[in-house]
Amino acid sequence: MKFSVFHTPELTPTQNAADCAIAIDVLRATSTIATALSSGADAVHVFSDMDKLMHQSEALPPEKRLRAGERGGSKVEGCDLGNSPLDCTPELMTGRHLFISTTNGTRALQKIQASPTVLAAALINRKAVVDYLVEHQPETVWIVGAGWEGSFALEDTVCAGAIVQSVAERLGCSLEELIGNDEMVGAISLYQQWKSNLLGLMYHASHGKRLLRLDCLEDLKYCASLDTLNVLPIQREIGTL
Ligand code: 3SL
Repeated sequence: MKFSVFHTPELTPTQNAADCAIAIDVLRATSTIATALSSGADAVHVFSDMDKLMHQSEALPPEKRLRAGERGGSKVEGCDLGNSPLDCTPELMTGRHLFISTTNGTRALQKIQASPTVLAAALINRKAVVDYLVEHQPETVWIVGAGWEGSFALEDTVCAGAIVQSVAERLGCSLEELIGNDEMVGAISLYQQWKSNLLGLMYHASHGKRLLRLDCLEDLKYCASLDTLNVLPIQREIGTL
């Protein structure tokens, strides 16, 4: 396996998709998607366009669907939910389809949707993603950070490092064997530096600060915890996990 990290969807190559592509938006889209599926959602449908989301979700009756929309960290008017994973309770999610559109995370997923295998990873479901990688050992793996409007995000990068560090430990191989680009080296170093204080890293991250201004400390704490959910969001058809 060779892992390459791309910090934003914009920096991700459009040609030669990897055997496996992983989208990461720790704050908060992939944390929310993992939580929704772990709480019993039947499926998560991902959209970058809010109008399309509204239109396509009409196909299901209101008791079978939930609409989640986030722009600039806040809930989009007319949606049932914003993008807080803490809202994805079993009471709300069980047996329903979640239709979601967020500023950056859903764009990252859409950027890689042509790969044969598409996963959504966050710190909370890191182990489930690593289990999949260790079992299937795809030759090339791209890890795509959602970033924020085209810029690097610390929390997505640290999660990429956490995944690859764990793969190396599980396979008993050197990190060198797994590294596909310089960004991957940076991601591993970042994880090694912050692994015992992931919440502390969130306080340094610009999007962590933005969410704190929006009063989302509990979300930050939840998203900073490692290996708490055993769920693997995997694309079943384009745009649906
Ligand atoms: O950018 C995104 O996709 C979101 O995850 C941002 S937020 O955490 O909901 O503000």
